[in-house]
Amino acid sequence: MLKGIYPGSFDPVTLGHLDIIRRSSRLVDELIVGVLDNKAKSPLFSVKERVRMLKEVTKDMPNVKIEPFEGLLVDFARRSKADMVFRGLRAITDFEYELQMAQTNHKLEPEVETVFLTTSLEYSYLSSTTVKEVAAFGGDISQFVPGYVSDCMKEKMNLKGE
Ligand code: COD
Repeated sequence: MLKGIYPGSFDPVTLGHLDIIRRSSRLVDELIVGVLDNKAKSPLFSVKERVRMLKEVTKDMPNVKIEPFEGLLVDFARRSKADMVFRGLRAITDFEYELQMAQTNHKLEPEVETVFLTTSLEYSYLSSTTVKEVAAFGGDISQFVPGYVSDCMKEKMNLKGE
């Protein structure tokens, strides 16, 4: 049985992430989407909220599981008995960081391979950071994130504004 992990911050999950989830889930028997719980950072959404959004938007994908993780990705991969880690590449700007991360992870755990999927053209510009910026200034994010996430963003922005 082939198992993959797609790790990330997903703060929040975008249509670009969802495209990588769908495509990588077709390459393995089980895909675990690993949501980083980084206590040192203060994301817009808590890890619980990010997991809930991911569960909602992947509910039509039976071989996809959503799990939070802390600490090193390679330890999570080892615990999950994963064969590979999927990452998405949007542009050359992603490459340097992704290469460094893949090589560090390979040194730490040679059994786990990193597999890169290139972004679909229509999502190549999309990032969680720009989605948050557009939402913060009241812009329409419905073309960037699934409807459920758009609603969660609106709720979050209203709460922040209070
Ligand atoms: N199209 C295609 N791919 C995309 C798009 C898009 N529009 N948007 C994002 N992606 C890809 C990203 O390139 C990335 O591969 C993935 O989706 C997740 O993106 P993010 O931004 O949500 O997540 P990151 O990059 O912040 O995740 C980083 C990790 C959490 C994986 C990393 O920090 C980590 O593993 N941390 C644990 C500690 C550790 O092990 N460190 C050592 C590694 S060197």
